[in-house]
Amino acid sequence: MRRTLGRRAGLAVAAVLLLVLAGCGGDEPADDGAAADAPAATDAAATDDMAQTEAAATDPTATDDGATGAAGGDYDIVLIPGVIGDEFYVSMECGAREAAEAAGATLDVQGPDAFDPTQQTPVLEAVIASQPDAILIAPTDTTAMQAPIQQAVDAGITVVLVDTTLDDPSVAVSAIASDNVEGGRMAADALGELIEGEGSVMVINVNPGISTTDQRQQGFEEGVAAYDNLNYIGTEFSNNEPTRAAEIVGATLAAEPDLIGIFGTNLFSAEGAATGVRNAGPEGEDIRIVGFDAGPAQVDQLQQGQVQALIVQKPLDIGRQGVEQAILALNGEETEAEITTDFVTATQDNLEDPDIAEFLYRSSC
Ligand code: T6T
Repeated sequence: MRRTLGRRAGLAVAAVLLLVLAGCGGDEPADDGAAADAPAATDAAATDDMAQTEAAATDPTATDDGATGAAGGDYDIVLIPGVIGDEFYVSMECGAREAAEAAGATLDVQGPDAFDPTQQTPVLEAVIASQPDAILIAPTDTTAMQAPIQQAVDAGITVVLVDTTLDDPSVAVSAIASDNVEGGRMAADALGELIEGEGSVMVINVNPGISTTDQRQQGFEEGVAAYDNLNYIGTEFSNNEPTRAAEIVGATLAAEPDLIGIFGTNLFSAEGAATGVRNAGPEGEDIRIVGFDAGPAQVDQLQQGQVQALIVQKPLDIGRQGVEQAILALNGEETEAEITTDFVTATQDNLEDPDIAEFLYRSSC
């Protein structure tokens, strides 16, 4: 309340100052634009819509509905992550919040409790009903989320895809993601080096139909194919559950005692893989793990030597750029259809380097 009164008083003072300055304008003509604007600012200061008032008083490009040129006006933007509580998406939210705040837009976050299109769809429908200006969404399935996202577009809402994408991403004004095929190749190289290019390796993935993790698997498969003495024994799916990933490791080790390397394609699969290897005791002690992502528990595992390398994405950048693209579109400006972000590889040795540490994921903003 105090803040509102302060703003209102500040605007009234600013308006009076503008009038006084216009009055003592020296060489300036008496009908100068500043003088003409001042009464409008004063009038607007008397209305209840303080956000709009502030925009009109401080931004010469402000329009009647409060939209503010290159800035974010009072746009309402909603971020719908693939799942709530995943530190990759929390970090993305932090980047999105920074960009929204810088532009004067509001950002709300609503997401499903599991990485599952049947749970994400009703969340999206409720968000559409609330009629935000823009939605940033990480679709949990390339096909199943196509029609629900089309509904948002049909309702006049600007859509930006962040992280994951769709079979037809052209419904969105922009799609921002890591180069996931390249990330999978980087994982293959890191693992190949750790095991000196020899032995049996496997992938623990999330579920088929997720663009990001499908592409990481593809990149990994392409990468291991370059090693003559690597035996790729295939991919199993964790359903994004660390306990399932741990069980997969136990069962695979029982059937394939030569297993020497594992690639976990996302935060939960990689974290669970490390737990599975730890649970295997001496039988698992030669196994090397390369994971995707860098949640706090994964960083702990790296520090403790349970995981040897992490391919770290830049979710803050994805969130930040997602909001920027949404605002460009809302302001009628050109957007970039596709934006690709890169990675860093974290190991026990470089974890403390500022160039690596700055990209480790956050559990709150
Ligand atoms: O790896 C990220 C994200 O890129 C992927 O699409 C789903 O899993 C994560 O959110 C990590 O859990």
